[in-house]
Order: sequence, then structure tokens, then C-alpha cells
Amino acid sequence: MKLYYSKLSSSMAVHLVLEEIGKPYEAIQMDLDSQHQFTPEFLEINPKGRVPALVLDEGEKKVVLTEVPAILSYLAQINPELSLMPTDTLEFAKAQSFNAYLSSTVHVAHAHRRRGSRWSDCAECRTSMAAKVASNMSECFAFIQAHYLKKPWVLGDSFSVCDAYLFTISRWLEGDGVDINIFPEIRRHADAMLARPPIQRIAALHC
Ligand SMILES: N[C@@H](CCC(=O)N[C@@H](CS)C(=O)NCC(=O)O)C(=O)O
Repeated sequence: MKLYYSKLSSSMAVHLVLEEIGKPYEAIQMDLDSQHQFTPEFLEINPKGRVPALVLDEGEKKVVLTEVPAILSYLAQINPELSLMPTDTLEFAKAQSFNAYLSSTVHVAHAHRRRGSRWSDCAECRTSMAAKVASNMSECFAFIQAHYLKKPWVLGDSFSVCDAYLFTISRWLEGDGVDINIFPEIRRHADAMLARPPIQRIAALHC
């Protein structure tokens, strides 16, 4: 398996889970500021020009998975002994609800700070959108703390891929102008993650 990732991006969630799984994988670092994601070689792997992209070992046929929630569910399902996602249908759907919220709402709210050109060609509008990021991210994390995050892990007693994803996105708060300490449960969760050796190894690579 080969993971294309960039430092501190959403791809860190996949990197954390691969390290937690503990089976061999290759991690290829991309520099998004240097536009590595738009090279012809990478666009052949992921025509979206985004990370993460996970290239699977499927014999001669190259299979590439993209989109964090899909990759996380796949990794959990091919390693059932680790119980990284619930097997109960309803509990699985609740875990997907959390991952989808991070991907489609929180990640998109954060992207308005540096990727505003996706939504507007007007410089003033982009500045105005960037100025809303701190309050939008605060709103999202207040919601997560109140409605999603159980204890000690996102889904309750069991560590899951959702924890890797939450930890990844919570690392964006400081850059987005939000003090994580105003969310004591999110802070506690981040500290619990950093007590896990596989998480420490990958977090050190994503500074
Ligand atoms: N919905 C995608 C989002 C992927 C994405 O936007 N990745 C960012 C890094 S966090 C990226 O590759 N950005 C490069 C660019 O916008 O040029 C997912 O969940 O995987």
C-alpha cells in the first residue's frame, strides 16, 4: 500500500490509521505549496489533484482510493481484528455520520482560509471568507464536543478511525485562530491521542 500525503493535511488521518494498523506501507510526502499535486505523474494517480490518495496492492491492476472517509472505512474493514469501525449497521452509520461531517462541513469551513479561490475570484470576498473561518471552526467544534464526542473516544469505549480524523482536524484549530483550550473535551481527546505511540510517531512527522 502506498499513501500519498502532505504534512498536516487531512491525509494525516490516513497516515495515523496506517501506523496504528502496524502493517507495512509506503508513505510518499507531497509538498502542496510546491504544487506537487498538479504534476502529470500525480494527476495520473489522482486526477482530483488532492491528497490523500491510497494506492492499493491489487496485482497488476492499480486501484487508487481517495476521500478520507472512504479510505478510513476501507482500512477498518480489511483489518476487522482491530475493531477500528463498528460492525453493527446502525453504529457504523453513526461513525460514517461523524466522518462525513468532518469531511463535508468542517474541512470545507477550514478551506475557506487558504483556498478561497475555489469559491470566489473577488479578492475582497476571499478576505471576507477567510475572516469567517475562526468563528465557523469554533461553531463546528462546539457542535462536535456537544453532540458527537463520547468518552474517552469519539464513539465511546473503543478507539476508532474517527479518533484519527478528529485529531487531524483539531490540529488545524490554532492556524485557524481558535484556541483548542476553549473546548476541554477536544483538548482531552488530543492529549489521549498523543499518549499512543503510533500517533506520536506520525504527529512528529506532521509538524
Ligand atoms: N474531500 C477530500 C478533500 C481532500 C483535500 O482537499 N485535500 C487537500 C489537503 S487537506 C488537498 O490536497 N489540497 C490540494 C489543493 O487544494 O490544491 C477528502 O476528504 O479526501
